[in-house]
Amino acid sequence: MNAFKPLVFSGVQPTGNLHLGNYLGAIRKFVALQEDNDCIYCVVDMHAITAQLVHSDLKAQTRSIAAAFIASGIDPVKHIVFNQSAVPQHAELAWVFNCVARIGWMERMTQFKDKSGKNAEQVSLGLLAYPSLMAADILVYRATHVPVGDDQKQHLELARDIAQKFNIDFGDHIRKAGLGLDITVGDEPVHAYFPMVEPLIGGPAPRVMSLKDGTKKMSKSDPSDLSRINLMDDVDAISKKIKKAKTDPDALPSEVEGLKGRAEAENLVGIYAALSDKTKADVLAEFGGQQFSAFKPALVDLAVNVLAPINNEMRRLLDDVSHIDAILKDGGERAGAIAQKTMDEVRDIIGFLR
Ligand code: AQP
Repeated sequence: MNAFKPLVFSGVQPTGNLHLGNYLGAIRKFVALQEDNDCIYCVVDMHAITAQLVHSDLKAQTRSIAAAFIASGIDPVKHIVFNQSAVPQHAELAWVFNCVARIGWMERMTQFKDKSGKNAEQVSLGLLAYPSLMAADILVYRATHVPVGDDQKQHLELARDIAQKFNIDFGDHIRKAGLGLDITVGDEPVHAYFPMVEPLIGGPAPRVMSLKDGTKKMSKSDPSDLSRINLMDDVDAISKKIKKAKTDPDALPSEVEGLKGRAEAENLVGIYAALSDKTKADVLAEFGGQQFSAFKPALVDLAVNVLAPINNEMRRLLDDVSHIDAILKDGGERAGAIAQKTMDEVRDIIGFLR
């Protein structure tokens, strides 16, 4: 049970070109959710310096993500769009969460293991603490629902663990301050200041895979540009990348079970399904028995139809950066007001003088 007022929060890092995985796994869900919910969408620029400290143009990347949000259909007037570093309360709450979370929790994160590789002693402390800042991003608004791609599931479980530990450790203080709500977590009644966030993961492409290797996630930081379709790719680039995408020699199966063990085929069918708002079964009912030489051109047409309007609108928006900056500034002020109220209450709960 979650008695907190529903509020959607999510973020995207300005670490490179946005790709189809970011769009299908996250941004498209952001757009759908704004119909029935209050939403806060953030360009998480402080996360961008965890893996790589110096960026040649972080400001341009930040504006580009904001432009992608708006070009995809997010309404920055009804909802809130801003960049994380404009609201310092994220960092303030992250410090508290660094003291709530345990180092072992962070070291177990698969994204940390993947990104640090054999070099765990040498990566930044920020990379290890990334999930703590992510928990603060969400919980500084006491948001209840977080649309993300499948790769972020483990970080959201950690955000729940942090919220749970804070609620239990400070239970008496939360009550004494006259704050919090009675909720049940599992079967346990808890007096909670922070909600148990619910991840919103799903659809036919919760994890879009690389076009060059169906076992690897499509990623901004993959050195091969052919591995991903970028939101800013033109028609020629989209067509070339899909035509060069790795496949196998067999025809498409007629049933979803036939995709088992065929990672690249499954990925392309999932992308087609997500882009056309169909299920994989629908797509195979249409293309089962056909070769990739017939399927790929249909996928090119579909991808171009969906992405070209976003691409055009992003270019138009990026021609006037002062407009994007004004949207981010306004969003930052509105987000900051909510975050400050939470931090005032957190200070009271912990016992910091203010
Ligand atoms: N391949 C993907 N399939 C589905 N969803 C994805 N997301 C990322 N890749 C895929 C979702 O996009 C949102 C924003 O991601 P992010 O940029 O904040 O961080 P990330 O998950 O680390 O994305 P990348 O592209 O892999 O970036 P780099 O290479 O910089 O690490 C999230 O909701 C994410 O789940």
